[in-house]
Amino acid sequence: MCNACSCGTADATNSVTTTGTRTAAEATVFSVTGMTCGHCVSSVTSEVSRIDGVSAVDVDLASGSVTVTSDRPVGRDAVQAAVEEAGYQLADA
Ligand SMILES: [Cu+2]
Repeated sequence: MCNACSCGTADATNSVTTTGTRTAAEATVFSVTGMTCGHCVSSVTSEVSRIDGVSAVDVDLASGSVTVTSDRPVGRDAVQAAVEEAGYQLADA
């Protein structure tokens, strides 16, 4: 019997919680160049909205910032492809 050390003893602090916040939406802000009017905004909005998992897209024309709200992480590549599909460019982060 080994009573002098912790071998075989479950470490209670080592448990990992995997349940929980899956439904939390995350918002990521991207910067898009080339938008000049409301039509540009709606083009970008509709293309980016098509990305899987995206629940909301909010474009600020004045600053060129595009806030993408999604229920899972959305890759920059996917957003870039959508923005380019609409005819604009993602600014370098
Ligand atoms: Cu426009």
